[in-house]
Amino acid sequence: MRKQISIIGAPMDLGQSRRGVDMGPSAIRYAGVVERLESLGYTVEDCGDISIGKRERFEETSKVLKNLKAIAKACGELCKTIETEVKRERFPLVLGGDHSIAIGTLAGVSRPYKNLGVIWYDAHGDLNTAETSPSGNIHGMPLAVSLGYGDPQLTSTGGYQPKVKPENVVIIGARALDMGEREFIKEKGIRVYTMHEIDRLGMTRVMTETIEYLQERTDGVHLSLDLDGLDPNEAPGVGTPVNGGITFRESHLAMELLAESDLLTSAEFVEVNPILDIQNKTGKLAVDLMGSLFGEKLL
Ligand code: EXY
Ligand code: MN
Ligand code: MN
Ligand code: MN
Repeated sequence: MRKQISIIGAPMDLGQSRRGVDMGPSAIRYAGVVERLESLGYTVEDCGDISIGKRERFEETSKVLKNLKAIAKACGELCKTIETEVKRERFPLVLGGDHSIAIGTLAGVSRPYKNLGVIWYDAHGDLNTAETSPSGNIHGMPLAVSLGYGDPQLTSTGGYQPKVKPENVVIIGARALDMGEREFIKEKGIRVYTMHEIDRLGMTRVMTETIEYLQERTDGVHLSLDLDGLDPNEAPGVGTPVNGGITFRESHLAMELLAESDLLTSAEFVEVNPILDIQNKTGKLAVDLMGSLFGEKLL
């Protein structure tokens, strides 16, 4: 892993309807992300937040896709900011914000790679389009958009598409998939470890298989970690909690195995909502997981 990390905040809340997730980057900073990574020997630069603007200021441009124009604009800005950091040969670590920011993150990190791998750690598939979405919320769509499916205002972010190929994606932790998403997964042959596989195989095997699979076929790997992938008992500060999730111990182990593999080239932690949280438990959890991801050891 690169020893220089650039932290970029994306205080996005337009991809869903609950208030408060725009404070996610602050909550993660308050939980000590910079100090934690510095203590592990990294040089950390906090680039601050990209600008999102207020939801009231934007007119609806699409009936189906809520806040489409504003999200497309913010993701374009996030993409540019990340590209600058990638050119400086720094490891981009993006703090969300709702998961719609992944449209900008993937646009920003993917260009130099022929086969970028993506680990999508999430209770959800985020594979909806306007046609399949039950909500119109764009945070349920970023993986589909990055695969090239969705509104052109979103898929064209960064001026190229797709950002990732279906065979280079691994979804981990899924337990709330819409009908359209299930069909999409089957049709595209996307590799998914649902909670069933995690229970049955154990996290060690799930991660070992994921790492081997991506090592064989990709030239860089992005981790998109949605805190709602974890169980809401341990990560209560999320807008779309789903019971029966991944535990803290399993997630900690997953991060350690990723650290050992030295596979990652970028990462993002999203959906931390301090208003729904209990004393920043979820923000602190995100920083604990980052500690493991960046190589923290007990001995
Ligand atoms: N599948 C549902 C929808 O599209 O509305 C819920 C999506 C929640 C997405 C969260 C962020 O991962
Ligand atoms: Mn998500
Ligand atoms: Mn989710
Ligand atoms: Mn451990």
